[in-house]
Amino acid sequence: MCKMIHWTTVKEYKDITYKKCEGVARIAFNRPEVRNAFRPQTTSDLYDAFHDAREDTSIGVVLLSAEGPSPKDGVYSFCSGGDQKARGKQGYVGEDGMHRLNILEVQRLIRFMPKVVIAVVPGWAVGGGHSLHVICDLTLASKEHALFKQTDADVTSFDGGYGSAYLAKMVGQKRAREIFFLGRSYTAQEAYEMGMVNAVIPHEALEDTAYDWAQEILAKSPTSIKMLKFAFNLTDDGMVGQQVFAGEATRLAYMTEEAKEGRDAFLEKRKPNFKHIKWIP
Ligand code: S0N
Repeated sequence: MCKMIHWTTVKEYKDITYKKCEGVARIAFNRPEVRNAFRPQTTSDLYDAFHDAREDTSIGVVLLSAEGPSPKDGVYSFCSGGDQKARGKQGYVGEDGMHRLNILEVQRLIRFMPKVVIAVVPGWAVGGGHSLHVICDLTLASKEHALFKQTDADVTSFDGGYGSAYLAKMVGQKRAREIFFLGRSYTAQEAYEMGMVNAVIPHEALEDTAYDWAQEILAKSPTSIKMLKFAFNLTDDGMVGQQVFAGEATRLAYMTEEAKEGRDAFLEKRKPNFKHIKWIP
């Protein structure tokens, strides 16, 4: 168990914190006074940080966590979804006056990044915040404080994509429909029993445990982890899933002798000679 984690702040943001340590990136919501609701500023901060983690070849695992508790009442939260105060007629309104639903772009970045993303849930995971934990590869939840709830049908701001359909793959159709149609709160233990949480962790040990899980993953072969993530995604992601998986297969093919021959033949303006390449069964 690693107990001394020396996080280095990567960049200062308005609505999130972003740190790195030994192959692990930690991106955390930082609006605990509104249960870490996201506004366009938050989603743009998240997108920027996730993009950086995606591009950084020293990073293999990203923890999506949250700062807290709330300075107002001491309540912990992961994320309470779209900020209802920033909600306009066509989406969430940022400082530029534009209506956006750019949390979906963050969802896609998490889904398609060739690294493992772990949701670290210290408290409320609600609405679009619930959807974010669903889309992460793994979820670890605070035994004492994590609560899972879908309010989408209360506020007419619903995730008909991964947040619901992919959730149903995880917990089953009946359970997923119950979660969305009744909008009840579920503890970490109940969420674990349903199959949408990987482990229930004592609150004080949550962050350290997430870091330890990350280090365990980092000891594995990066190509295997990447290909497995895309293989797990493939059947649910249709042609895009095939495109992402196939792109990585092409990259592996580039590393073969025949790829070198194909490229060189073109550049040397001659016919490629693959005669010496074996048709491996
Ligand atoms: C989280 C809840 C259950 C916590 O209840 P609790 O502990 O009683 O706290 P409150 O007193 O209610 O809240 C404390 C303070 O925090 C503010 N606040 C909480 N949540 C939000 C929020 N989402 N937006 C703005 N403010 C929030 C409270 O107002 C309060 O502030 P003060 O002290 O000043 O009064 C409870 O708070 C709750 O139910 N919150 C609302 C949850 C919700 O309905 N979220 C939106 C659900 N929908 C989405 O998120 C969809 C978003 C989306 O972008 C999307 C759209 C299309 C497709 C996909 C998606 C996607 O999901 O990504």
